[in-house]
Amino acid sequence: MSRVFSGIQPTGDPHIGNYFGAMRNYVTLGEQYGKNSIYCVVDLHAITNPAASDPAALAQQTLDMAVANFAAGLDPSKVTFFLQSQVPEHQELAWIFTCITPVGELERMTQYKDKSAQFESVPAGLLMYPALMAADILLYKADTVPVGEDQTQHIELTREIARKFNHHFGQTFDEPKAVYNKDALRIPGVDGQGKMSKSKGNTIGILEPLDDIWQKLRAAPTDPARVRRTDPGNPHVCLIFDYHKLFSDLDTIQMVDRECRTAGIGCVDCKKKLLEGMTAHLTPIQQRAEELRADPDYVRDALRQGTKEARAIAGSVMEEVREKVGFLKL
Ligand code: AQP
Repeated sequence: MSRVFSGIQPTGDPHIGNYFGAMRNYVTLGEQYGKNSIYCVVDLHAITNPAASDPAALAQQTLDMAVANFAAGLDPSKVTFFLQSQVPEHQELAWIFTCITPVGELERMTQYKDKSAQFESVPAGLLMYPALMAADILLYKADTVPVGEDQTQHIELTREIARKFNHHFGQTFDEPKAVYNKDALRIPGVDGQGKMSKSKGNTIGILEPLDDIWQKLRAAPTDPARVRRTDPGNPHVCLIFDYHKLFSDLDTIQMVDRECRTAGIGCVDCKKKLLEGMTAHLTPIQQRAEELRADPDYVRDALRQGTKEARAIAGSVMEEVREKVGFLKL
């Protein structure tokens, strides 16, 4: 049985990196796989950085993340969409995986190295994050995992964990594969300082008011060699051009490419053109989100139903796992 799984952290409003890197693939794969496409808001992952997680905000952000995904095109009656913490089997399988994963494997994860550097005393959950992620995926025996490129190493480790489990306890899990949107592998942050990421505060939110988006675009860096309006620019070192490739039509992309190189268009006008594309793209999503926010019962009911569907699969896979590991069944 072929299945898709992916998760998204409720650590803030979803941004255009999440949207193009992952959420759009959720929708496309959802149309192909139906209920066998399984998505969840990974609230257990969201608390692995306690310094950044805010208990008062987490529940609301979790609900908002569901709203954003539904507004972006996921139909919860056609796919399986739920909250990670509502399915305790994730934690149970994560523990078993923790027991077969060497600490050294976890310590060499780039995300762990980056994040742990911010702590004097590193929370153990930050180290165990990839074991929980492996459990998220393998609990549904998913073979297809739509993610951004930043998750490549974690998917590789998931494959390794599946091999280890099979070796110790007998063939149980197939090795899942990551699926990327090749046009949005790693969307840069609006500060020009690497990957757009909720935790870095360098995002353009898909539900953010367009006036706020404009303020961010206005301040965004462009080709540093283009000092004066009359200097020709290089679109391929400009994040505004990266964003055009996501939001603008082909004619506009070709126009800004050509006119930037010849200084026919200035950076401000180029940014205004980008805002037009963003407005056309994001307005329907924002309107749909408004409608969903006005109907919280619909969102909560959808999540309850998704939890039931997820638990049905998770329960039977865990039964098999418990037996293979040798836990006594009474
Ligand atoms: N910039 C990005 N470009 C392409 N894909 C991205 N993803 C995240 N950022 C980009 C993909 O989105 C999915 C959800 O990831 P997440 O919730 O872990 O995203 P985040 O915005 O990176 O969240 P945080 O809370 O700020 O986490 P950290 O600090 O870990 O980056 C994933 O499939 C991800 O690949």
